[in-house]
Amino acid sequence: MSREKLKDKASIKILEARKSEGMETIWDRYEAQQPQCGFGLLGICCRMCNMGPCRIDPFGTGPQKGACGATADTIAARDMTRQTAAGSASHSDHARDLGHTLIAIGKGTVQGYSIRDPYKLRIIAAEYGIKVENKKDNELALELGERVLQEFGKQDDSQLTLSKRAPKRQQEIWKKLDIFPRGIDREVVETLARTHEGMDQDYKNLIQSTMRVSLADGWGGSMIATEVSDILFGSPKPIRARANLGVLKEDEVNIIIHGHEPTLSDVIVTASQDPELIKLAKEKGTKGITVAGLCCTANEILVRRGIPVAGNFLQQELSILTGAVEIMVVDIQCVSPGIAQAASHFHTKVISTSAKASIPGVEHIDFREDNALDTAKKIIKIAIDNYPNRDKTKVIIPKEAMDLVAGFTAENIFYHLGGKFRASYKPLNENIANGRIRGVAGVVGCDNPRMGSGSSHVALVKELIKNNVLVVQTGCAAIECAKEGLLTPETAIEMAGEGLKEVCKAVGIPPALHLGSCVDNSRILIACTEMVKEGGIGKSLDELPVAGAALEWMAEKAMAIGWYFVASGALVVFGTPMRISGSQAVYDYVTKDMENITGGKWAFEEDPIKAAHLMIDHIDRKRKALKLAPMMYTQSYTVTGHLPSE
Ligand code: SF4
Ligand code: MSK
Repeated sequence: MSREKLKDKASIKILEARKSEGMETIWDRYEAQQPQCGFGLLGICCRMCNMGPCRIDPFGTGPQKGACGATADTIAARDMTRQTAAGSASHSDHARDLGHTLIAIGKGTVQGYSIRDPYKLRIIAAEYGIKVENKKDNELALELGERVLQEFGKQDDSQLTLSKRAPKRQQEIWKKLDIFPRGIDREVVETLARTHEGMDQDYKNLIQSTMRVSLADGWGGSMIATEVSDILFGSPKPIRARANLGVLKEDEVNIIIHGHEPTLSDVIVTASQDPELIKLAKEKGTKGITVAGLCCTANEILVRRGIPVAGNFLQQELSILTGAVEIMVVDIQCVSPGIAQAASHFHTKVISTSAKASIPGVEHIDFREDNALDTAKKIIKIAIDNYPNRDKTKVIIPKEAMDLVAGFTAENIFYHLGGKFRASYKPLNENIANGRIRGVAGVVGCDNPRMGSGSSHVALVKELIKNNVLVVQTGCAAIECAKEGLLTPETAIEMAGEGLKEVCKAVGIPPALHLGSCVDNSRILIACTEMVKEGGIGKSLDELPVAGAALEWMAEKAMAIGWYFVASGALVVFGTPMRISGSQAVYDYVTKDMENITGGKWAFEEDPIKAAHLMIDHIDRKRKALKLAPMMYTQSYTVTGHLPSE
């Protein structure tokens, strides 16, 4: 459990040093919570009304119903549904804000933003039915922004990205099951209404809502966030960078940007390159300014601008505990309250910027698009002015920082797999069909002290690639694998099985491809859809030899992601179950019966090697059903040891 499984050397170094100085971290607080409430873990505690809280006795000797009569099945399913709605709302509200930025660009009321991918602007605008000929970028931005925002309020129609992009068979299944989502806001509101006391009590009906609201996110909100981010900040291209706490510099002003929205981080990166500010930083005796990202903010600016990654979710406090960070600027999601306490030990200033995410004890600077660049410069100036307060005797910057390649997308995988002259998914599908590549696995999600503190992702990906499974990644899982060298073609290719190695060497890609942030899981949906369109390895998403995992899931957003993949026909493995184990009926329904409903299902497995083989077995069953060729190389390549960080 927790601390002992942490493998990242940089994190261990900081933790050990600061523990001896009495500084607390998330691992200490997690340990202090043990043993955690068994009713909560099993999902059989209900707080939905003021007759409760009620709990169901899991041993069958105590109460089997809440005061209102709710059973374990209702309580577990209702809570899971509500959590999934919260996760879907988080991604989708992020998308809404990006839509507003697009409109503001159209109206010319922004500072520091422009359309960086006018080509994609036209492609997406045309998809939304907007006439693009002879229109300027700002005109199209305004029209598309308004059109995108309409998706949120649709009452009966489905979202455009879903109805235009999802494979026909999936759409038929969703219609038959009555889970075809309408507008994002409608689905979130209706799901919350259904989970109110005295509303939906049938667990199957509740799970129907869970799937509907998650589909509204995956094929709607998250997909909109990805597309609009590409338009605004540029579509990613493969790019080299570095990851881990060693990207911080002893002799520079260190600024960390943390959260999820590229709107803030992108303009801070731009402002940090201002010659006046660099000059000012040098006048303070530094060599310049380093900006590094954390969590999905890191992924957003990594895949587009090659900005170094300081770390993932569990490294937010640790980055401050280096004593070398002048400011940490945060926006929304996955920002732990613990950072304020970590900062209190050092000169580090934490600055919140979103009205939706206020943190007690930290300075707030309201960040708005109309004065974004000025605000970003002001924030950087605060960091520069704070540098003289750094106590150099307290600084510990671990040397670990690993090279990586990131910036793959559903569109540019075409190019890399097919080469310049036959840019298509054909080479991928052919290599799956002929048995060089077994299939494709998504390894995504958070890092969690309950699990391996990130290490599960690394073990899982190593096992998958050595068994010739091509891996696609997003979120903090991608960052963890980057820190261990799995996103570097030069090192990771040697860890892949023979067939996958041949393909990766020929194409020049790592066997694990970094596709971006959490909302960019929508890129995986699109890539799978392209595989279906290309043909030969399944006529619908549920037939493809693919699987997904978020072993160290933590956020409710991960539940939304997992559910939209299950509803789209995929196997999804979480390391620890959602809070449903107290209801055998709900557990069996999502892990067994679901396969006959959507073609997808859930599995829960903490051991990353066993999880890898659950995924491999699932992929093999799909291969068998499709009558694909036997695997070309049956012997797995054996990976020895842990890849050393530099
Ligand atoms: Fe208890 Fe029912 Fe109220 Fe839940 S909704 S707290 S089970 S009375
Ligand atoms: S940041 S949701 S801890 S992946 Fe997207 Fe990481 Fe999970 Fe947050």
